[in-house]
Amino acid sequence: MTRILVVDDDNAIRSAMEAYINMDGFQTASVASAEEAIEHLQTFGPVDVVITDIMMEGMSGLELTDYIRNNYDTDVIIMTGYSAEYSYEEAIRRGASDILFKPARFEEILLRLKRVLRERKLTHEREVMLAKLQELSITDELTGLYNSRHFHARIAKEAERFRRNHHPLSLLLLDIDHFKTYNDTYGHLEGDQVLMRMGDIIRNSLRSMDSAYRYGGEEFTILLPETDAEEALVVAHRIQESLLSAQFFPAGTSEPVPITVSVGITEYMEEEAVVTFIQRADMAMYCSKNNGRNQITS
Ligand code: GH3
Ligand code: MG
Ligand code: MG
Ligand code: MG
Repeated sequence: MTRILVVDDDNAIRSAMEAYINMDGFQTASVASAEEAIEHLQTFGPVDVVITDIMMEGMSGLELTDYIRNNYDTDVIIMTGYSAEYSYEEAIRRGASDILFKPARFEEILLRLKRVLRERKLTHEREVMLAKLQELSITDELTGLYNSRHFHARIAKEAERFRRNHHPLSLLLLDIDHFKTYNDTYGHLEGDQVLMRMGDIIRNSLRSMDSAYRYGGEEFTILLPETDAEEALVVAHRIQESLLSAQFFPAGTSEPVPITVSVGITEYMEEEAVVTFIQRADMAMYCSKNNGRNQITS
């Protein structure tokens, strides 16, 4: 239902407009002043379009436009009896979507209103689409974690933040052990199932500030702001324990197949390049591999 609010101190205009616009799919209300309009919005919630007169006792239609544009996602159409050009410019500059010069024919009012509503719908669709694209561009499809592109963006930001506040920043790098063997034995699709569940396990082990990424094929990274290596170790242990209790039953097996990870943990160091930071986590992870896998090295 499209909600419209008409604001005019002229009773006749107001009720005629309300009656005319109150058609199928439109829910129209009207008030006699800007103050009442604000009260109406606060009481009954936002509307899609406010059609307001400019010249009114008390708060003007332009001031009302400011208020609405600052507080609501509502389009404003201004009505004015003054056809001086500055009115138009002033109204648009203040964020009005259109302007009507009185006396306006109802057919024109309706056409302009419908055009504003059409643009409004397109704008919303565009916003939703952009948000979806934005989300897609940073998400790993298989695991639902962030992807490596977003990892590189975020780690650069976190390193920058470190330079300002010197709060500890930890990085965890996990690599699934002998994953090639798993794939070769049970098939790539079963391998994908493991990666998906790995995503769940990691997600469930994070605290609100942490962010997790699928860094490569079977490698994951976790960024832990405000966290030193010792606290990061707790997160790594939590993941290790969840993996231990998670049971992986690839098709055709009666016994669960254990999945383990090798983990490297490191803390960001003053002045270092981000690549150095990542390389150190990688080296720590390889230590875990060399020490027999299913290990955590920090
Ligand atoms: P290591 O313990 O040394 O890490 O052994 P590994 O077998 O895990 O290591 P390696 O790097 O030799 O192999 C990684 C394997 O991960 C190879 C590849 O088939 C698998 N892999 C990478 N991406 C995917 C994916 O998206 N899906 C599946 N199913 N497997 C993947
Ligand atoms: Mg008036
Ligand atoms: Mg690997
Ligand atoms: Mg591996």
